[in-house]
Amino acid sequence: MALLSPSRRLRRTPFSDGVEAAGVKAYTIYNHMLLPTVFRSVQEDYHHLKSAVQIWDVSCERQVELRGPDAGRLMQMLTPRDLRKMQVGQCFYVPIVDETGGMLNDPVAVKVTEDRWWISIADSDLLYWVKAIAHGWRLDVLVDEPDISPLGIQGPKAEELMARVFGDSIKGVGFFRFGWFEFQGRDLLIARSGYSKQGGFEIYVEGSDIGMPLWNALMEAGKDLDVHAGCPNLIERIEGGLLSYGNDMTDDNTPHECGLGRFCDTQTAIGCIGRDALLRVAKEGPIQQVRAIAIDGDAVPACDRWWPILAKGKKVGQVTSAAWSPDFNTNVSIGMVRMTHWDADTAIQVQTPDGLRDAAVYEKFWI
Ligand code: THG
Repeated sequence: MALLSPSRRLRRTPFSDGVEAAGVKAYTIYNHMLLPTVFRSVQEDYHHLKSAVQIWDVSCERQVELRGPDAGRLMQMLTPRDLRKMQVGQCFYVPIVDETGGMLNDPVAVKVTEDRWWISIADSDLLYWVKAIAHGWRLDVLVDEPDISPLGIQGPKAEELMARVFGDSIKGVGFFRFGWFEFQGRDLLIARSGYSKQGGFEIYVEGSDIGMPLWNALMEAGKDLDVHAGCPNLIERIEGGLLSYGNDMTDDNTPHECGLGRFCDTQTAIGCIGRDALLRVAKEGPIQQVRAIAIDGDAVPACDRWWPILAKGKKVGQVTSAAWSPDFNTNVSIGMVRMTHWDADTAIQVQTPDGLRDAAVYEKFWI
């Protein structure tokens, strides 16, 4: 593919100078913002992520901020996950659905205070949907995109690096919980979360001006830990079954089709806009669902369109993400598979750009 032309619509981030100095080799665009995809190579980045610690510029995980007395009510209108027991200090992975039960986004919701929430969004313009609901229902809440840029610290040595910069108390932060930690006189919200299965943290960097000082401090403190700039890794996230909105699901899919039924409490999520539609589909059950699929043969090419899944020549689904996995010595992939073929060990075929491949549905993801 040819190069992307830089322009102000393709927003830079507070860490872009550091990303460039670290030798970024490729970007994608996510929420109209630069998101690095390769530093050394996807495979080298993968091995390093699993053995050391990486600093990820995930500024593109923009925040939709809800502020005001109706913030909690508005948040519950957006998702079928029951938020009544959610405490300040917690993060929840929440499907966001429209009035038909279709997925609009799959963000992390952060309950900052009782009347202040951050919705850390995947790649869709959720801000407009949220603003329209707040306005249409005359809710007492402000909705906007603040100057907050998440920085991911991911990998087995992430905790050691974070303790060096923020102190040992960072070790007390539980999974999908957050605390406040000081850096250069500013309080930063830091959660134990992130888009990998290797463990780590996300620093919600408020104020672009401290972006590079923080980036540099982490790089300096982690020299002997082999710290390196990194980014969400295609191979590792498929092994881990982490879904990518726009790739693995769209607004044509319900959360149940996406395998996100465990994050839905549709019966008790009173106020959720898609609730009636989801109660209907949940009763019937989905007729297609996300699955882990292993594709035989050599490394597959980049998956930049859906690849048909065939059984006896008939289409029974599509592969939505795929990559060669060095650790599992097979092509790992994510696909949407019809009910008739979604059981573990079902033999299927995948129409890849370089030919038909044998493949098999797996019982679960690899990591
Ligand atoms: N972190 C933050 N914002 C984000 C992402 C993130 N916004 C965009 C994108 N990633 C949203 N999508 C996801 C997908 C998966 C997870 C988080 C965000 C995730 N899932 C875990 C899992 O499925 O194993 C844990 C879910 C849970 O147990 O609650 O972490 O990464 N800030």
